[in-house]
Amino acid sequence: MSASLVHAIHSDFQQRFGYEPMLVRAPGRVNLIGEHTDYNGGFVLPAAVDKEMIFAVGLNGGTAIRLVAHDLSETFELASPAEVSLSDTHWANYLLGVVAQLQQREVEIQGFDCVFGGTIPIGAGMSSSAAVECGLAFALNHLLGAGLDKMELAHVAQKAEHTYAGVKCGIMDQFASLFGRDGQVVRLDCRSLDYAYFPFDTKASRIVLCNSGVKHSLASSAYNTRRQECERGVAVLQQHYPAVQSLRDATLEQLEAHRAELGDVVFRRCSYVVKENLRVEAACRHLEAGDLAAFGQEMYASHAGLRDDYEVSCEELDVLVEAAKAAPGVFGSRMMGGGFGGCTINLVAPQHVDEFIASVSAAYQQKLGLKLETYQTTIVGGVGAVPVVVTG
Ligand code: GAF
Repeated sequence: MSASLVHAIHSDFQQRFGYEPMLVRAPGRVNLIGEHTDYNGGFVLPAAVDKEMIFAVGLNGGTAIRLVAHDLSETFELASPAEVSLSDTHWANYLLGVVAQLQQREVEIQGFDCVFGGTIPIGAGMSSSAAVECGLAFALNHLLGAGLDKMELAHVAQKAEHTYAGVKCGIMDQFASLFGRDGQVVRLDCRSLDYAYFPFDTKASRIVLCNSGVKHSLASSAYNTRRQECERGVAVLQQHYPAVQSLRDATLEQLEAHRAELGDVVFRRCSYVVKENLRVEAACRHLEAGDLAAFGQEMYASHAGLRDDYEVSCEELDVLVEAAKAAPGVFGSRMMGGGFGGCTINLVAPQHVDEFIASVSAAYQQKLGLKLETYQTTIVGGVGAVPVVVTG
């Protein structure tokens, strides 16, 4: 955790509002494998990482809601919780969406102040939005004594994203931010919400993210379209196999048998999802066996599926994955998150990390003329309160 960031957010709050806030840290996430499976009732393997949002939040004793985006030096104010609705201020909507969701759950919102800022790169596919939602949900739950458990908070945050950010996301990002555990990845069954932690051995490999720097403006609409295509696939299969409630239940044989009826696009989207679920299960077995080479092969296959069948990759991400394949000490590489830009996630042998970064950066510059930003991430615990920093 960045002590200087905590200090900056804390002082900003005190200077503006003159009283002592609660401090909360909400991490971003990586996902080792299992992309676009969460909203299909499937499996994911994320972890919370050391890129984070820090919040200072306090009840102000009145009715006003005062929000401050520390990094942008922007403020947003409402006279009372009754005025909460979708706003024209993009960043405020992530917070207002959380308030609206708490209200829907009959939590009585009192006036509060919130200053937040962080180190999660925006649009890099590391879920800065989920961190923003989860951080405020956690703080308000605590300050208002609402008594929601972590899974309920994940649903509050997910619904905020649906209703106020317009992205019909699954539960992975909010779950990872809230349930992350130091040094461990977590396999989540997005249907039953059962989960299991797996130790991530940093002596054997490191997680390096390569940020393509591409932020696709159509990402949220394309994301929602993918979700609809999967739902269409389920609707077709259900006519033949009533037990299929989501793509989690479907098999490749069933898809093949109704290929013409599904149509080429829906067939490819659904095949990708069914295969990706199988890959997550295989990847977890490889992780338990300590077989990183086999794990990495699942990652490459995941990327190929996202590129060719799910069609959510882009040239920059493909170049980064190919460059990773050619670099020394790499177990696996693939695009991460919703797609159309953002980062690739790479598993790299610790002794080769520097060489890997140099090699992929050079290839990115040479092939596309672009400068690469990379992050060596550490797996950390999920959302939680942080002690107030005492300064001299
Ligand atoms: C985004 C969404 F928010 C997640 O729910 C998930 O679907 C992911 O894209 C793709 O796996 O991060």
